Amino acid sequence: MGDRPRNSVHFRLSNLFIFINFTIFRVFGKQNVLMIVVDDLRPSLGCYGDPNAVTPNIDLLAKRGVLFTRAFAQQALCAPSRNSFLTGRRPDTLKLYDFYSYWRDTIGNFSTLPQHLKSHGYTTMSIGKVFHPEHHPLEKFDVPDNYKWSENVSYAAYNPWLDLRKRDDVKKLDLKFPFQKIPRYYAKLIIQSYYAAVTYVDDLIGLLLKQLAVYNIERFTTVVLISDHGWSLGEHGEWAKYSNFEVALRVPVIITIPQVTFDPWIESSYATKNFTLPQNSDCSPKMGCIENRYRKKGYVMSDAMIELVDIFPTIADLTNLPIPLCIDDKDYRHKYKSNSTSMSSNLCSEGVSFLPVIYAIMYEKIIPWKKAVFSQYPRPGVVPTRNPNSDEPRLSEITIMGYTIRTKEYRYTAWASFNSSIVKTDWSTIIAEELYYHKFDVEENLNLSTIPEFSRIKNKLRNQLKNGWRKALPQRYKN
Ligand SMILES: *[C@@H]1O[C@H](CO)[C@@H](O)[C@H](O)[C@H]1NC(C)=O
Ligand SMILES: *[C@@H]1O[C@H](CO)[C@@H](O)[C@H](O)[C@H]1NC(C)=O
Ligand SMILES: *[C@@H]1O[C@H](CO)[C@@H](O)[C@H](O)[C@H]1NC(C)=O
Ligand SMILES: *[C@@H]1O[C@H](CO)[C@@H](O)[C@H](O)[C@H]1NC(C)=O
Ligand SMILES: *[C@@H]1O[C@H](CO)[C@@H](O)[C@H](O)[C@H]1NC(C)=O
Ligand SMILES: [Ca+2]
Repeated sequence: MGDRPRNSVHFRLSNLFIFINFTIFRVFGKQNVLMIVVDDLRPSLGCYGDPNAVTPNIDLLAKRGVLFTRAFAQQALCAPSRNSFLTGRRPDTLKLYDFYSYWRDTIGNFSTLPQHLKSHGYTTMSIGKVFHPEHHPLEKFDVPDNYKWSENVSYAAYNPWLDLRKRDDVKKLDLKFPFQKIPRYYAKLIIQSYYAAVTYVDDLIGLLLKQLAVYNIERFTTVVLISDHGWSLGEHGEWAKYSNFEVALRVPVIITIPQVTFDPWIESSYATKNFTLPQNSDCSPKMGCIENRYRKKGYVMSDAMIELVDIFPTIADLTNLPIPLCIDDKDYRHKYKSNSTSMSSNLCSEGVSFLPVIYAIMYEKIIPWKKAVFSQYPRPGVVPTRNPNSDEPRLSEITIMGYTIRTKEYRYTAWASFNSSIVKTDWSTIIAEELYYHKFDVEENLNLSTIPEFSRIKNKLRNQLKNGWRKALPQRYKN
């Protein structure tokens, strides 16, 4: 597929360099874990209720597994996010917020997920610039309702999508920096291209999954599909990742486990399925439509709050090689009266296994889980700049760190002063705040941070954010 003539549109989205990074861990005996990491994929998927998506292969995978509707990246940038989930450490621990540093040299020689599982084969495939216009007529797309910057904004929240501006075609539009919207027609082309690339990746994933049937290993293979972060498609007038908004942080997480989430002896294999295109449903792509429902259209959905940092401990748990939670450095130093950090060599994680959520939901039970999840994004200054690149600042350029906490109902973000020479946040200097009430505002359009009625909840969330991820853990992980 994918070789149809492309005469109708000659816009190619090279920025959307989607690739699949798949790893088969053959752990012991007949147990395999196939991990599929799709670059830059937000949950624009049929199984997540997006009516514009054409993703029959991923949808079929989701039918055999559990789909997490509230899963978030630690930082909306490739390298920090990947390093975080592969080491099970958060960006503040790795002190890695950019593309340029390497944690093994500076912070600690941590074991990674593939190391831990002693992988036998690791293959990386890259694809991009691909179009499926036949499934995605331009008429079906429109720019999002909130294709604009909010009133009274702090510019710190925004990215000027510098990499998109580098393209020749976008350069020709001669947009004012940092804030001028891409013309609607072009914006629609970008959105169309994104969905087309997603469909292409879906095809590849279909081919990959069929191989499980060809090699007759479906019965022993757990499949984990994630993305490294989300993506803005015009929301808040933004493109790309580079922010603390929900659209940039929310990711798909789909896990299928033979004998647990599906019966491999009864359910037909990937090889024998014929796909039909999804019907338009009345479910809007906004997240609200799936909230609090764990079964919809044959999908088992969990709205437990999880983070990519949980992936390593979850796979470790699944393969009977569990890893413990990292010891709090403060406790460690107190206990051993030492300046050394506990983390530099320990095999441990700053996330937790969410396998209990999966087991529970297969018995139609919902267990209490994380109270909140945490992400962050750095900036060199309040106002977007080309130099330093405010989308991807180097560590030495960072002067502001935006921390964000997501609870079931709210997202609260604080942009605080940051000293890069000591890699430390100064919580006493908060430069800007944002508060969004997800119950009524899933698009994050209304910043409630100065509304008096919300000041109590805002203060509570600010404290929760400062107290950090340990305090938000499920009871069973607290000591
Ligand atoms: C990390 O540790 C491994 C062995 O555990 C070693 O081979 C490697 O050289 C170390 N890397 C660094 C940068 O210290
Ligand atoms: C923006 O600020 C102006 C005054 O600075 C105020 O009148 C207006 O209500 C504010 N709008 C929002 C959405 O907060
Ligand atoms: C949120 O609103 C407050 C108050 O109007 C303002 O100071 C802040 O800059 C706003 N933040 C964003 C990201 O718009
Ligand atoms: C799938 O489609 C092919 C070709 O149209 C057909 O021959 C086959 O019987 C179909 N298989 C199933 C399981 O419906
Ligand atoms: C950062 O911290 C160092 C060490 O405490 C201090 O000397 C320096 O002035 C700080 N820089 C800023 C910009 O506050
Ligand atoms: Ca990425």
